[in-house]
Amino acid sequence: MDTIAAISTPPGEGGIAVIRISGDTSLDITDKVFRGRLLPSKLKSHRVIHGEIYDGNSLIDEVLLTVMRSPHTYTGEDVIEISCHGGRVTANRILKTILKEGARLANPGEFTLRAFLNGKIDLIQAEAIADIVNARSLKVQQCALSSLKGQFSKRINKIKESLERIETLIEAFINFPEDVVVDETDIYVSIKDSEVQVETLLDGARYGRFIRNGISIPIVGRTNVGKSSLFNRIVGRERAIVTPIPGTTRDIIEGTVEIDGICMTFLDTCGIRNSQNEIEVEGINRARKVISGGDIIFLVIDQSQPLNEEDIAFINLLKHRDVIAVLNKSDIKKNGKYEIPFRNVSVSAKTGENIEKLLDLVRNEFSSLSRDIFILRERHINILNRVKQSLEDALRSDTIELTVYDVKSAIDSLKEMTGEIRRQEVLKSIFSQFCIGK
Ligand SMILES: Nc1nc2c(ncn2[C@@H]2O[C@H](COP(=O)(O)OP(=O)(O)OP(=O)(O)O)[C@@H](O)[C@H]2O)c(=O)[nH]1
Ligand SMILES: [Mg+2]
Repeated sequence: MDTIAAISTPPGEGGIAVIRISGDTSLDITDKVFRGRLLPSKLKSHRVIHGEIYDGNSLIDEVLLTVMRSPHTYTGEDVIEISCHGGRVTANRILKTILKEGARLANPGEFTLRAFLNGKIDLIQAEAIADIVNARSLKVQQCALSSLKGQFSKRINKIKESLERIETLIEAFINFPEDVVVDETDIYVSIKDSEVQVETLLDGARYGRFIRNGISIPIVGRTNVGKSSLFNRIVGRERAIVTPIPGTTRDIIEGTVEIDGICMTFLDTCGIRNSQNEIEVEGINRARKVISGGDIIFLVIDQSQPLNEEDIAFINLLKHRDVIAVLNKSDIKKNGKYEIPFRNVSVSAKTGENIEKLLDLVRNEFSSLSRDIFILRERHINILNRVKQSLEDALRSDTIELTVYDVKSAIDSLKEMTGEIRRQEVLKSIFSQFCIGK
């Protein structure tokens, strides 16, 4: 393959920048532009050398150059990394010189694409690399790292291998019915077992989605119950305006906090009520939208007052949602009985009483996130659903020939997942999402 090069560090000022080169002629190219005690091509693998990069006779920068020889490199090819001074000018000049000497500018994700094509990683691991780069919370980084280390691929391959055993067995039986004894119950049990494993992975997907995208928690309730006060208390900054005047909040304010490694975005909404005011009506419409996109909803109720019609309207609206009722203003006298069909906790946004307890309820919901939760992409979920369907069909087939046909299509889907079966359009869509230099 031709030699590619790119700046792997983000644009802007920084201590150092790294230019990465990969391909058959990486060493020849760097020999031409590097001056130091030794030529890069004379260096052993995984060694670093200090020297200078020149464009013809003009000095560009003083650098450290790392030589990594095929096959034990990221891409599987000869890879050179040049660490130069940070900032865009130096790195760009070095890159230009390298391109002039015969390298080609790498496409987004092309280094990782080569790692995949050269068998260094499978497709799931390549996706995990993108997830690590894009991780916005500790949990995402950890989950993606576990996929990169092959944990998710191992699970997929285990299911695939067990199905391949069934396939071989059935085919042997079809071809040599006199010589091969097949216990149909055994086959049924094995297929069923694979189906359960696929379902377990799909169940975990819900949590994986939370980990990856974070959790959205709209704070809703009628006007003046203390939504903005609660929001400020949790997000820890006086961001939302609090006043005793009902209808203070007109627009949605977002604040993100990382709790136990998961990004939680709280949204302060305006109280929904029948309003004639145009701005408020728009705010109310937005609040409804936010509610529909919420994962957990905080319904704030002012416990110093009896439930009124508006509170009840909220309770009815949220009946089928994952709601925590926040009985606010616990610092003043309770005034009424609350029969609320949701888990609830009594807090004071004013004094901070029980706010931790409220957050514990949210934490508990995610403490069941076991360590082997994987971040499933849409692609994975679609494929797993296809596998599940094929296995269900296999279990329902009337003839052994049909069973083996369905088992085979489940195997093919699993191979597509890891990239053992390659589809150009899939590769294109995965790698185009990478940044240049990765
Ligand atoms: N005593 C007491 N007062 C509170 C508490 N939380 C909020 N308040 C008061 O209740 C009033 C309304 O508070 P906000 O936080 O603006 O209420 P809101 O639900 O955001 O109101 P809108 O934006 O108008 O819908 C203010 O005067 C707050 O000081 C609390 O825990 N205890
Ligand atoms: Mg408010």
